[in-house]
Amino acid sequence: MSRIFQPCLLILPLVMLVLAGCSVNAQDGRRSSNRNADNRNKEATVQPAAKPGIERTPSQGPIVWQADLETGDLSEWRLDMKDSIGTEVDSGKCSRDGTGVTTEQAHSGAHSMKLVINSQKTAGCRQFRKLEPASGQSYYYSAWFFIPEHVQVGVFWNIFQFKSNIKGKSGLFWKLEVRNNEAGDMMIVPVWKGPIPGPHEGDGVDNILYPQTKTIVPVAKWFHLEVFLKQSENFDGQIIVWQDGIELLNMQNVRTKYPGGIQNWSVNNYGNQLTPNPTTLYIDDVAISTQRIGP
Ligand SMILES: [Ca+2]
Repeated sequence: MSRIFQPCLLILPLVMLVLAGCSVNAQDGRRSSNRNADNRNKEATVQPAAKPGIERTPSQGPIVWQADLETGDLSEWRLDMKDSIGTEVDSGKCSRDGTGVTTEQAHSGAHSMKLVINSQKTAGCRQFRKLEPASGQSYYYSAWFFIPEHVQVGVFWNIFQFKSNIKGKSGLFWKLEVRNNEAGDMMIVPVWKGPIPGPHEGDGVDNILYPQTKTIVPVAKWFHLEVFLKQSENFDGQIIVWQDGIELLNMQNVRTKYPGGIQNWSVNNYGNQLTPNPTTLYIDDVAISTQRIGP
């Protein structure tokens, strides 16, 4: 009997050592890739991500994560994540039918994500992708949106946001709102919503809108939003916003997160007092990349 068990006793510690080594290396690799990310990214270009992309084609550029919803569910949002906590963050009267994915509209393939809110009171369907922004690296964040009918915004309508977490606290720093101009057209308005002073050094705590007149949001037609974010807990970050390839905002020397905090990102149907009510928003072909994708 002892001859049978002796090899097992020798092999078992080796297996445990190998397993432990793999785990530590994987974690350290991710952490080490995060250090000095801002220093490496002096302009709106970035180094390739430490982790290879899920799928890459030359026309799409170096995509590090994407969701085309063609799985028929929201599983792409959880790729490489240890758990799904914080991926769907819904509040108030947010409705997601079944899997959260529909064939009613699609930018690619047959599926898109469908988010519906009843905004008589503040309501939000928020879809977070946290893994890549948590690395601290600079990325381009993009998605296609489809608003099936004209919407009049009563209080606010947030469809794209960068938040920051620290010690159990979550704060909204930058967001893209839909608002109406004087003619009633829907427009994308970048907003600094920092819960701490900013966005520039010397600024106080304020809610600052950056309205633009370059382009409107189309009705019942897919449109593309892309944002470059160089993260900064101080005042050396950068944010660039494009709609359908048109630059709406380009600000340098800005803050994007809490000092010592983690950045995260979501696309949303999150608003208050929208007409018609309920309000439907479709989202498809969402991506995080190290180069600008464009529409
Ligand atoms: Ca699709």
